Amino acid sequence: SDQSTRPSVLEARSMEAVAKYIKQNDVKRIVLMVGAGISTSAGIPDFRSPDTGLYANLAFLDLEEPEDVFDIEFFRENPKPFYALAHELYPGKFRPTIAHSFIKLLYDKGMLLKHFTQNIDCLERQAGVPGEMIVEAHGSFASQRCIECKTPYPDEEMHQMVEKGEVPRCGCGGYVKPDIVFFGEALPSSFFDNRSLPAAADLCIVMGTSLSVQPFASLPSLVSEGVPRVLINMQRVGGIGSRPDDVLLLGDCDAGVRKFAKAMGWEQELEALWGET
Ligand code: CNA
Repeated sequence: SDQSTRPSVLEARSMEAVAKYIKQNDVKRIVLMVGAGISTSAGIPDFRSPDTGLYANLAFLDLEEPEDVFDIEFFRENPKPFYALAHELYPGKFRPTIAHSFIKLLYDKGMLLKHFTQNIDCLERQAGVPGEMIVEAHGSFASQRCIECKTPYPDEEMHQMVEKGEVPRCGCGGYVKPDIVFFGEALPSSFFDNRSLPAAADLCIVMGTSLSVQPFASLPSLVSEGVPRVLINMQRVGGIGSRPDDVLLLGDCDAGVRKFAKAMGWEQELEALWGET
């Protein structure tokens, strides 16, 4: 299999070899690409995990297609299912996972070039990663506006409406939507502005994503050949493993980052950092 291809820059396809590579090459331009799987242990369901994922549990929203809840045309007709879900997922109810603290640790060590996230839960920020280090490729709940006239809507009122499970409306009558990217909408300019960074990375870490939503899913392919890519995920995704310097840590994200930290000698530091959040 391709797993037997001889690595070019690593001694072996192992976390220990990655740790050695990091130390010997003074790695400090790490690019991360993450998704909902880094937040599931915080209690936020992902989309696509069988049984536990949102798509398997959307019956209560009474939808024909689970994707409709994030579809802009559907929202314009009926925003209620989205707000029922927003009521469940609204930021402020969840604590960052140790995988989020791992990202903060990389930042503290001056090793983080950029963190690309598909998540809308703001848990990276909550773990202490500065906003300018994060590309929220699918937006977030941090701001909101009218879908018709685009007028911003106040945070405090938004908070109250979501708590009550009501749909906020603009003065013009249009529905208000958080600035999260729905199917059928463009990604924020920050995604395109930072798209050249994966090619400048000296290490890539992909965590907790099925890599099934484009254009985000193509980011790992932009990493240069000869730069190791580490996948920390329940299963193999996005063809990672096909390059000679790809390393797979299959299993849950929290165990994966602990394994990473252990190989670097950062175990206690990571646990302490997480303990403080
Ligand atoms: P997804 O398609 O649901 O995939 C999640 C991936 O993570 C799958 O491959 C799972 O096997 C894997 N996974 C789940 N739990 C773990 C775990 N504990 N350890 C390791 N791997 C795990 O989600 P994606 O993020 O790939 O899909 C992109 C969508 C999902 C984005 O548009 C997000 O906005 C959206 N989403 C975000 C959140 C959030 O912000 N927390 C929650 C649900 C969905």
